[in-house]
Amino acid sequence: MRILKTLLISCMLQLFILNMAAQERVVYDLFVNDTTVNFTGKQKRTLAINGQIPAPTLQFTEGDTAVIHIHNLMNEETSLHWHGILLPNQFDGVSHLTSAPIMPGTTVTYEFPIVQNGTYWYHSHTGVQEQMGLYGALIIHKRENDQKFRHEDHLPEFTVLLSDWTDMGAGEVNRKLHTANDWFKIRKKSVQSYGEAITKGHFGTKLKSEWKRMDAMDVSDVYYEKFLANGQEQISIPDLTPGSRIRLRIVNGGASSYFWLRYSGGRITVIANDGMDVVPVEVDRMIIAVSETYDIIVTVPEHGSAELQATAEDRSGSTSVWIGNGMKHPIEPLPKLDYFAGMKMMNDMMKMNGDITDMGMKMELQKMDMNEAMYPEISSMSHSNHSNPSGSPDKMEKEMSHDAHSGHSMDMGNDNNTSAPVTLNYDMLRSPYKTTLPEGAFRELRFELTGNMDRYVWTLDNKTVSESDKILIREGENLRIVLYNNSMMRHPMHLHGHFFRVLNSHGEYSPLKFGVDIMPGETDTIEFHAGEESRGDWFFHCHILYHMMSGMGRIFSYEDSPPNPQIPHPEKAIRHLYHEDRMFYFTAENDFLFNGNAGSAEYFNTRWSFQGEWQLGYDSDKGYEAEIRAGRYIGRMQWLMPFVGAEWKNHRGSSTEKNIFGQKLKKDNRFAAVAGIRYTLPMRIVAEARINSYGRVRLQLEREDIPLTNRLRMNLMGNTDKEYNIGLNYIITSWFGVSASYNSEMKWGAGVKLTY
Ligand SMILES: [Cu+2]
Repeated sequence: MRILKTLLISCMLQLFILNMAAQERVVYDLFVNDTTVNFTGKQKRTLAINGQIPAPTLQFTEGDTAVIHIHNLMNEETSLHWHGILLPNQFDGVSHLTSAPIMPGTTVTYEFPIVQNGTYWYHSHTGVQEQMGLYGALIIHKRENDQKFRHEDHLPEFTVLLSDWTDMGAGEVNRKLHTANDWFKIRKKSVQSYGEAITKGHFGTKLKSEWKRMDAMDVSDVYYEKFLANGQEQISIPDLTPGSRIRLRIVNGGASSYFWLRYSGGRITVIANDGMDVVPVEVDRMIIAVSETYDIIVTVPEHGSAELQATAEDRSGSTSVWIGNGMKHPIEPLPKLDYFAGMKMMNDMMKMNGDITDMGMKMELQKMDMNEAMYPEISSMSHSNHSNPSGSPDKMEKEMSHDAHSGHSMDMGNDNNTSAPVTLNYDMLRSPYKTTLPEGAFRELRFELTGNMDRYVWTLDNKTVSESDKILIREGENLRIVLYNNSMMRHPMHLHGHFFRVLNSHGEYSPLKFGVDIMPGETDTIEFHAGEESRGDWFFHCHILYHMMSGMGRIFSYEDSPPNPQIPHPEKAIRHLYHEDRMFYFTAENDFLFNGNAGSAEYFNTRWSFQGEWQLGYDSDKGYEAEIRAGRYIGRMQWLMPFVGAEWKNHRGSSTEKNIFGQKLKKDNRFAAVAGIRYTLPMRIVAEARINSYGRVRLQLEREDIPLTNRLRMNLMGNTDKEYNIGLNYIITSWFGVSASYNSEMKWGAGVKLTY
């Protein structure tokens, strides 16, 4: 038995397992520890399982019993979640919800029967550990005597786990996303400044976008230094027979990256999605959402090696799998996104109140990729009947009917090279067998996917996990969930412990999935059966790690579930989960100028904000002032913030100043309490009205961070106390820049700016 164990742990003998070890107890030992890696030329501390990123691929055969010993060698708690695996609730591995956290220095054993087959993965469900390297593939083979065994299941196969790597610590990435700092956009060259807009003839587009209070068009939030396939930038699959077919099990283990998959050696045949077989369908390219898995078949080239390229959706990088031996036949790289075309389209979709409109079309199932307007390789085909969607409704309708057409002709085997590439969408996925739910009462729930880019708050129905109650479900009922994405980002929504049907045109043969990616403006419907075997609490959340951390999810809770031995004090435990979206973040900036010091700091969470601001002239007649305020952001878009606070002013010899209402202002060493409201107006101008304890009213308009160029920002401020400020700053690194300003109190200044 010990020998068998050793053999099993090495992943080399998968064929042996396939033939001999069905219905075995398959044992793995996983050691979670911190380590150092070097993906970019810099040594970085991170986390790994058995010393490797990704973690070892776990291989099982349906019918086996999985026995997994997890040894936590770190000095922080951890967890492992088996993504897409049907198992008893207590082994689902969501710390403090379904499973006890795995404490430092301890070993836990998860033992559960393997009741399914397909391509899955596993990852930490604690904080941002997933981004740091705690993820691996989990493959379950069919039994040879399975009625659903297909000839594709005999093909040689290879697992490809895609992921994203950032040299910046994942915790810092999370903080930075919340600080309205556009450092990631600078790195990705996606700032979409006024300067760039003017040179590209899009000044009006930029103005309209800012009028609608949008920052910049983007398809992803985080800047990644590297994208990885099985932990490397480039891998090759050796020893393949030229001309033969190979099955690739593709897992997107990226924390927040979607990948385009394209192959230089011919078309891609999709045979399974999210672990479930689908009727084979041929495509030229496909996007794989965060957390999804696809099984595809490609042909090994007769000569040389062909490139399967996984390109990040924002096209900031890619990783490649080389198939075959010898001379490389690379695929043409995808051109940079045309962000202003996307901005123009989003201008039309965005209403003044921040709602996304579908412009009267039924947008669903990724059938019309709204981002297509940004793809130069598609718009360059506008000479054919495939027009470039410019964002106007009639053009988009044309676009949609074209897509429907190409989806249809694809089934016929369209090899017309001049037409747009056939792109996979969820309507092309058909289950080989009926997926209708068992008899039972249907209950419909609706969720709006909501969010706020500027403050990086992501929610369902404008409520975070901690702000909402658990959703009770009854054993035996069927749930139908309608999801409408009313935000500017796409969201891959993942349900633990269940497969759901994604309703599409295949009706009874709609595909089964464990995650559904929903694009801005789309509405998709999923349904699942609440079975007895699934009793317990299950997390339903956006699988973009930083969206989940900000609270984009819900907990489905079976009524009358038996107590979970892993969670002896559920009420107490759940507070740990709630803590994630209640977390406070700190940010600050400070100008060290030759005439004084000016800066601000904010300590904030989803709804609350504590702010401080100071302006201290070195020369005493230039004055000192400082204030603190506490406020609460109101509404889905968080444009409104009432606040209270206190201010201190000390401007010597300024006792004769008056505001524009003619009221005398006392500024000589005076303390005052203040109360007011701030509201973000079109053009992203923050209007503020306040009253102080001397009864003085002040109205102010302020616009910060106007992007003049990629790195040059302008700030403007003026108020009814006849104070004003105009400032420029040039961003050099994420924390360092230079600035210059003219201020009614401090006059001319220049110096350096530090940002945290
Ligand atoms: Cu999301």
